[in-house]
Amino acid sequence: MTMKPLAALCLAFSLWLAPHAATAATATSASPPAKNEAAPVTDAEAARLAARVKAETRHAWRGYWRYARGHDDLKPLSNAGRDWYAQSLLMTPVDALDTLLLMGLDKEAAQARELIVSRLSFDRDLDVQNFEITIRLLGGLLSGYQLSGDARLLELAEDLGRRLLPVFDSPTGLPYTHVNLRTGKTSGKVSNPAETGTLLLEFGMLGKLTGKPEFYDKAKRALVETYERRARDTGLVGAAIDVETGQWTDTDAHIGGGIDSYYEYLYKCWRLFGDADCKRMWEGSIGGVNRYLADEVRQGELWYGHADMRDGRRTRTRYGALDAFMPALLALGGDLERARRLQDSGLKMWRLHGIEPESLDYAKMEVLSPGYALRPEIVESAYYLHHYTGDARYRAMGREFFEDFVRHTRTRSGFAALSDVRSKEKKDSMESFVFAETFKYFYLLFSPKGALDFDAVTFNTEAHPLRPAPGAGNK
Ligand code: DMJ
Repeated sequence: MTMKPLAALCLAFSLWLAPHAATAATATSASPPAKNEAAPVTDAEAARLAARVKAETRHAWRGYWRYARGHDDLKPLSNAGRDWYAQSLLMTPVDALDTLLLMGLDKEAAQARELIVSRLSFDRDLDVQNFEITIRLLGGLLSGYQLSGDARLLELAEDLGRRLLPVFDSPTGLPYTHVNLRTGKTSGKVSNPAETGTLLLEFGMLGKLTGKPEFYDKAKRALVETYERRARDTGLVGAAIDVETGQWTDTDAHIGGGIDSYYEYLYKCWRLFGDADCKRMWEGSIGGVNRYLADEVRQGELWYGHADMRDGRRTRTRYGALDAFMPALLALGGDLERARRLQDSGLKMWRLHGIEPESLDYAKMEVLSPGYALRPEIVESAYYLHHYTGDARYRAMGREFFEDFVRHTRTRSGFAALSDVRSKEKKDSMESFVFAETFKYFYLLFSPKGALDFDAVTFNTEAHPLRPAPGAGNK
């Protein structure tokens, strides 16, 4: 393995944690307070909220450790472990590690790291979903490595990356959805842009850190091949694509699950790697998204709905918890006006039942999918907007999200998804992204800027912060 000298990595931690003048928020014209806007969060209250987030993260970790140690997830109602496949791949410890490190939960971080390095093996006869394994495990191992300097995490990441590589061996270069970790046998030829286009941050970073460009090049080709199949008239991509023929099998265009992070990575691979092709693809896409998917209802409420990718014809007025990442991406891309307006709509979605549903019809304000999977996206957007605008209302929003989150989902051992936001009935599920994302974004929203240097990192779609590999150079 070609590795950069450890010293050159600087163990990243001290660099990331240094307060950074360049990140000082730029105040822009604040939007008018909503009628029932809560009192602003003072710095002292923000510090107390950050401490509470840390305490709740510790609570969830202790539940996992006591009842589900060694399994992928905790079942927070029955207090038992759950695995995605026949054997555990330690989803929760890997997803949680960087959050525990960032929060200074040293004992818990040491527990997670020890479990990973002593127990995690990818030499398993398991057909795994490339996308989920990449964003959670590959992303988590890489950020864990960059934060801790523990070379064993990079070794695990390289072993995993190598076992995932066969997914790209399709006639088009678009990845199959599944691969057997031991045999390399691939399956799943109908995929979607999120699964074909949300790989470059992780594989690219692995390529930079190991000095093996094959990782970067294959994931980049998958992203480019997805982009090249956008509709010429609208620039939009659809909901399902056959990776062997390259033909769309579903032309429904939107920014929700199955497409969402494709757009995110077009921008972020430019941000992280300085890859000019990514910038070009982002610029060739965001205009169509704003033109055909953005929608206005009532008095100028901004939402993003569904349209047919071929002609941009509106098909559905549907928005949900996953779509709520979009204000963060708009803010990152410099469009604070749309970002603010869309986040205000997200707040309306949240307030409809005191916690957001998986999806709703925003024209009728009716719930379409009533569950709440403890998703982070709306918190992520509050964090980005607070970072870029310095507007205190985003911390007030975050406080409201956090209080509701704890009130409705906390259990004796952790936090439980809701099967219905109207009744608040709980479900025996606590996905690992609660650690990787939901708690991390709450914590960063309430923490002083020095907690993490936003400008020095790019979050993968699972909120694993990645920073440019020293000396790797840009494409
Ligand atoms: C996460 O696994 C990632 O954020 C992904 O991009 C979408 N969904 C979940 C969290 O909601």
